[in-house]
Amino acid sequence: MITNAEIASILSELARLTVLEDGSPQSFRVRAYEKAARAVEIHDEPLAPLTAAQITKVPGLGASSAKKIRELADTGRLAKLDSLRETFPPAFVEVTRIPGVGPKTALMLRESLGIESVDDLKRAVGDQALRDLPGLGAKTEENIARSIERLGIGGKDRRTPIVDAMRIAQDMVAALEAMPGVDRAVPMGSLRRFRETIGDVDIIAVSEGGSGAIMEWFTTMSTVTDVVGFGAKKSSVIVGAGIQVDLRVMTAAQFGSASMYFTGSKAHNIRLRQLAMDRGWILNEYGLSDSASGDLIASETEEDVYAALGLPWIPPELREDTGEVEAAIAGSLPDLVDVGHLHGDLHVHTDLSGDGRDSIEAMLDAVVARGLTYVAITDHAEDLVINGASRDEMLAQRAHIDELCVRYPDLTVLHGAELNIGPEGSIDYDRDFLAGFDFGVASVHSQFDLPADVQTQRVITAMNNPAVNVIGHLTGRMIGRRPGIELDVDAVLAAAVETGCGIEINSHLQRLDASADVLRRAVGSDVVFVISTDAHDTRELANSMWGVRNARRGWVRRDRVANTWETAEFLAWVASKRGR
Ligand code: DGT
Ligand code: CA
Ligand code: CA
Ligand code: ZN
Repeated sequence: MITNAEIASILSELARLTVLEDGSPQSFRVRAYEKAARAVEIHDEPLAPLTAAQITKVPGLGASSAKKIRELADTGRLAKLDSLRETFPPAFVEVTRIPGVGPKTALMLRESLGIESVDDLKRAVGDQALRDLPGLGAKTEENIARSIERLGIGGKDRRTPIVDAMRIAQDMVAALEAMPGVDRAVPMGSLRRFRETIGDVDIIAVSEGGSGAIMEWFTTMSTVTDVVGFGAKKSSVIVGAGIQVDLRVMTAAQFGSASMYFTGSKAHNIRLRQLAMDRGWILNEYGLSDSASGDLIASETEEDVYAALGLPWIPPELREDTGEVEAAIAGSLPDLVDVGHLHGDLHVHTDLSGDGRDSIEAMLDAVVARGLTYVAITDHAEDLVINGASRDEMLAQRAHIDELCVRYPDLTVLHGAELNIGPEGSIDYDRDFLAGFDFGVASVHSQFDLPADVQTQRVITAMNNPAVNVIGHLTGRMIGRRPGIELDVDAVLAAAVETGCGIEINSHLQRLDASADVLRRAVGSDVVFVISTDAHDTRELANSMWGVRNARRGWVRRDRVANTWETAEFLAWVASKRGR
């Protein structure tokens, strides 16, 4: 039976490909498919057993969605999607990910120059074939060339942004775990290590009852466009967006050594294998064993295998052979942060922001439900076109929060704003008005293409402003889609220490900004970080788990994260910056 997650993912793919068919991400059909996907995703009861008439009663689903869902449930396929997949294969869809190349431009390039992939486009740019096309010109051609370069997309080693890979893996894990005979399913490889781009998705399913039925189901899911390998131990498929998924089925007795092996990284595995060899042992996916006798030493849990090698368990986010093995041997692995350590969220939007979707009451209820004890409400400030709030709206919100506070006795609510950093580092409003806020996040939302020295100065100027407690999403990048501003990272980190300004670890999977690389550069310094969700609705408050994992990947120590501090200590930190 097709799961809701699978249906939602099919409808999302339908929306993405319809953008190309309609030449616009805003067409009526695109919006309808997106809305339907979301409605299916949040619906708790399985839709597959329902009749079309029953499906139309589900909030957000109409007759046309119901028909598609029935077709999917009955046949396992969607004819409309199959034909779109044929017209717009993944290599072509990837062209539209390049900033400056929207669906219309991509279709025009296909029509006029036969461009079917990023590689084709690269070649055309090299031949200066774009500059004479209507509406493009030499400047656009240069920008496209630069984007391809900086995003590192195209070619054989094409990688998928983690946000897309994570969604596919989560849907698949949920569906696998719903299968009879599957005890659990866990993502492995670069996804478990939380790399920001993913080559292919690796999943292990644990089962004692053999793999036949599992592999059969896996290779015939409706999201599958190609089966590239079928076997009892391992099968590989290509799903909609052109991503490969490898599934391995194991027994529980082998799970520890198998998950270590398939989590990698390869470099980390090689180091561990060497440690095993030094002791006269062999380490592989089946276990740690004695090379002479063949006796099994450990295999059931990762902890067992690491312990047998004389090591503490090493968190997957660190397994890149960039010092974690040495640190484990020396007993100096960093004390990393967990979601349970977080006491507050410091970047939260309400429907006062043009792009916010839930009321302040709904957001505060959800914050309390997550067990947090402080929160900063940070709607967009006035300089942000369309989405920003005026002074009067901000004052009204502040009065509203003062009224609401009695309803939330165990929650400290800070009235903040997400300020916009102008090209010279100035921010919204004026000094007096800014002093009325309890908290300020300042972010770059415009002018992404200024030279690195200008951007660096821009951010440092904002850090020096007493109204700014934290710099939001440091570079403004969207992984795989927009490169973000160029910065002298070491200068910015030094200024953060100097000014007492915090740096946000933005939890949106498409952002993860500051990046793990930047975070790692701050190890050993006194930079203070905050892990914030930048939630635009209540569901996005759960994204803090991604911010946490990015912090772990960046070796950020728990005590460096201000929102792991108790309320009093946290408030003192906020006040000292605003008093400067
Ligand atoms: P990716 O897919 O490029 O984002 O990166 P990974 O790390 O997921 O790489 P993948 O999918 O090729 O392999 C998954 C894991 O399997 C990898 O992290 C470590 C393990 N592995 C694969 N091939 C080898 C190998 O030749 N030697 C060792 N020691 N481990 C391997
Ligand atoms: Ca992989
Ligand atoms: Ca793989
Ligand atoms: Zn925001």
